[in-house]
Amino acid sequence: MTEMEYFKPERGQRPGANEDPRLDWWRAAKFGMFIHWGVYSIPAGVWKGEHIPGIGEWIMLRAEIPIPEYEKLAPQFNPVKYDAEQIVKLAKQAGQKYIVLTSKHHDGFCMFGSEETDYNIVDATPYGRDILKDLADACAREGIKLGLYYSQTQDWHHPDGFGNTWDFNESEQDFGDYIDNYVKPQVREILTNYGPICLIWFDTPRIIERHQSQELLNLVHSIQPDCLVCGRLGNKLGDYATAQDNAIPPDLQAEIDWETPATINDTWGFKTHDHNWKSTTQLIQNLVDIVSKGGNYLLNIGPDAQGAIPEPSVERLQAMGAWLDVHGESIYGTEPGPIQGEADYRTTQKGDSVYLHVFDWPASGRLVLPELDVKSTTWLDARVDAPLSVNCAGDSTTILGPAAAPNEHVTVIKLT
Ligand code: JFZ
Repeated sequence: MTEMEYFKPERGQRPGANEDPRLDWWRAAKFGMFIHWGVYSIPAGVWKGEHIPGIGEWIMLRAEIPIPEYEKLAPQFNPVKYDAEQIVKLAKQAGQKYIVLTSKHHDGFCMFGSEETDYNIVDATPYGRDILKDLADACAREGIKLGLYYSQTQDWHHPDGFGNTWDFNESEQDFGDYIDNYVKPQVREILTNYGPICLIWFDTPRIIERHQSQELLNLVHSIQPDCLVCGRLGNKLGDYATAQDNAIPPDLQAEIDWETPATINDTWGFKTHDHNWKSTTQLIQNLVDIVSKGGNYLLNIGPDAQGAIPEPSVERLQAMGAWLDVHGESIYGTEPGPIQGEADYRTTQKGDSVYLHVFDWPASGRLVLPELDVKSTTWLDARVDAPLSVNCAGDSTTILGPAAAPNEHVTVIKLT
């Protein structure tokens, strides 16, 4: 899959090629919460009365907003509804085992108290609190791992960062100086001041050179050896591969560790007018699909300018958590199952149990699978009391259940 190739690190292989125990927790976790939050949540997709197309956190580039104008957002940023504890509890309720917050996105605004620039939430806003510190403390209290997104190449505010062609002339920029004297000190800050960081999510490695990627990887591991680094560090370095946004590989990716970063609507950063929320069923089927192919699902929330989480996100995450409360055994700590490539169901496995996830329940109640040596079948949801039987004959295995789907989202049958 090309985009997987794009971010596929040389390492990050499955056991055998690279039995890196540092990824064991990540492989078992399967499901994380992405948080895209910054001053872009103030315009929220609208600039001078015009709806700006595209993802909300890119509004500065899409509208080519000059730095002096965009900087005026910071003194307006006062997210009094931000509640780190509530966010972490939502992640736990949803069944998300780790959180990844945007510490600095492409617009260059730092959502943490940095000594390298005053262009940060502590020094440049009336709010004046280090929201990353509050989140790190809440994660520690609630036992959830914390990771950080950091845009190491694109920085539309810094004179030597990449991507701002409307305020700067690239030929006059010194990207090497940006990496050495701004990025490296900030990476050191976020890995020193906020406790254990489970992963750094670098992004869009547009012009970064191999030695620069390597130096950043070495820096991360010199400060926190167990901190994972995603494949968007660039130059095929990093611990695991990252697919294109919202992209799910069409087939099993057995030889690498990989994830799909995804949105619940169509934007990462909050947009007032983006109401295209995926259904809970679609989100659960995406999770199952990804896990059945060996990946992790990093699903995003975009808090608004007040720090509140859009209610449609909350509802869907809580519904995903309710499904996982009953069916989590078929997701967490599993490996891809023996049956792959079927349209209406997916399989995962753990020990001698295979979990059959049925997406589109047949009205006949009859599921014909390729040959499997099945000793017994049970509904994973013990509340289901519908009839269930299995018949292994020749080269197929037939499961017979009720006409109506036992679960409104995804029905799971445990085969032993
Ligand atoms: C990047 C960011 O630009 C975006 O704002 C968001 O943070 C997302 C999670 O990551 O977007 C990308 C990066 C790479 C691809 C697509 C979108 N890609 O490789 O196709």
